[in-house]
Amino acid sequence: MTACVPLDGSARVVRELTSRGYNAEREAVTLLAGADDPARAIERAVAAAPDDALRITEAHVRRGLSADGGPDPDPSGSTGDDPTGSTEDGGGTPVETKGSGGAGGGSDGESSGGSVGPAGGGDRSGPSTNGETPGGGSTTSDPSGDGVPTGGSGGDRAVGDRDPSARSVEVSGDVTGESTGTGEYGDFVSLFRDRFERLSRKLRSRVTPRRADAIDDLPGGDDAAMVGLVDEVRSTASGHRILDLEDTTGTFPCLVMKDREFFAETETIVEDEVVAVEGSVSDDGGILFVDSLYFPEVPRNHTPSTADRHVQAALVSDVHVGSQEFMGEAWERFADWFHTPEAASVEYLLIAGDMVEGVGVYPDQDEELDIVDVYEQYERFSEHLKSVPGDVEIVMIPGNHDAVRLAEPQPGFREDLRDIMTAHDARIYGNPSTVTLEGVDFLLYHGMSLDELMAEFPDEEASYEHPHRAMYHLLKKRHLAPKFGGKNRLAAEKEDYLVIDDVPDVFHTGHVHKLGYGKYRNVLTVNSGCWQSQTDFQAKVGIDPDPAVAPIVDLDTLDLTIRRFA
Ligand code: D5M
Ligand code: FE
Ligand code: ZN
Repeated sequence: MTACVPLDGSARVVRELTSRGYNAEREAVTLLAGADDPARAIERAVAAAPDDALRITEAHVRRGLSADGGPDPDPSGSTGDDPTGSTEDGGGTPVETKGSGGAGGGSDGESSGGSVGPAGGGDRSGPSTNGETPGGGSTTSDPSGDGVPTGGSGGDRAVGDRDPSARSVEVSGDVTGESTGTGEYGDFVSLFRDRFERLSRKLRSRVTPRRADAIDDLPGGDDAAMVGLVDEVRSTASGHRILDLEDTTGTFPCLVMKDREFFAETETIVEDEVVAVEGSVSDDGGILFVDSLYFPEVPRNHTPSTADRHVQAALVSDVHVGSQEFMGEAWERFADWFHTPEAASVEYLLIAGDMVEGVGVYPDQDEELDIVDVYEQYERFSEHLKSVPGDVEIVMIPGNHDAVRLAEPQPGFREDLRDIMTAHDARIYGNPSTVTLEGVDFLLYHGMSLDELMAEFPDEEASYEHPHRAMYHLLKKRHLAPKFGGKNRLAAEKEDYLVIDDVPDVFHTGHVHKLGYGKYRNVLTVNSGCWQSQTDFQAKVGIDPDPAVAPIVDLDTLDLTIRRFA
């Protein structure tokens, strides 16, 4: 799919402005590309912008054009190679290009065709059986096989119709500026108490639990229910499984017999998640035989919210600027695509972490660095952001390669890094954060906990080939990084920012560099690939990344289109 996106006049205008350090509003670009003499129009617009402007606006262009006919602006700013050459872009043809009509019609040719009805599942119990029905339409480029409606709504808007006034962006659950953790033992106690409180509340509507100490006092044979944090999961010699459940009064062992139909669900239980059980206490009172097992879960009848207008968001992650494997040209094709009619409705760009490659993140990483200074990496990243039209709303959170603390929740970038990235005035939040775009809740999480689920769970439940299935488990557990210790580093905050309090409409992660999507009980779940080709480490461990793809979500329908820029 090389060079599939036409580099039209708009793209050349953007290039020229970018090379001069400007970002530009889409309206401005449209006007400039459609000018009789785009090169001259650019000179005028730049001259009309204030000296400290970072962005060329429509007003600058209009002012510049209306000033035309006057003396030439200072030509010294010109690069001399006139990338806006009017012979190539049709000169004064007004740019009033309609959308391509979507799937198949698009020059990328890779979006799956046609809308295909609601995704399967939605009413079954667990991630393994949920949402896996292949879509009824074209699934030729559906790597997940999970039947997410692939919309391909190419948009019915004209270039220049991005409408900032119709937008709304709100954030919640962001630790940035709220971090109180000191790393002391007491903080971990409050962290886990908060996790238990909030998750057990979700389970208490389903069972009427007793406290561990009360169950301990029961005579044998009584029925009982308990809500607890999983202290340990162990297998018995005869192949049954024991969950030691802990609440604020103590710990009680709960046994799931291997012939139970829900036994398989115990294979994906991890330490420190919160579950509920119902059953009967053994005759000697020492153990609870489990008859039913409950997870905090997404309600079966969850109905996602949608936006009131046709508008789209591009979901990406793992840009890894500074790595020798960063695919800069593919990123620029992606950025250029925003200027095409196909992308006229794409008003939001969400980036779920790993903006840069960072320094010293993994052993021997320096051998694959293209830029060795982390600040320079952010400077280069900022340059690449500038290629995205200025009127696209960008939201980003950090990942494990970024220059913020590694322990989750990760706060948004510090001032010094924000200062480097001002060109596009992106919104910078913590990892995780819930970002509400026109009423649609996007849960953004980089995805560090996914590696562990993939390592520990059976392949059909979580694997690099199906990263979204691991995400289903996080939704089911209503926690983004349930297991404490191991590979997950959690910061000792007074509250647990990784609890999924409210069910999101869209759950977006990255980190594992694989594209995957599906619906879990109507929650659109997307892991968004990367912009870095395979690294030596990934080759060694057999991770075959999905670089240069951008899943595009329709906010009015939650349909998904996959665009490829490799
Ligand atoms: O990691 C991208 C993916 O590759 C993610 O699944 C972790 C894994 N990865 C990459 N490099 C390493 C090393 N050196 N050790 C362990 N796991 C690794 P990302 O962190 O986004 O680069
Ligand atoms: Fe990454
Ligand atoms: Zn990562």
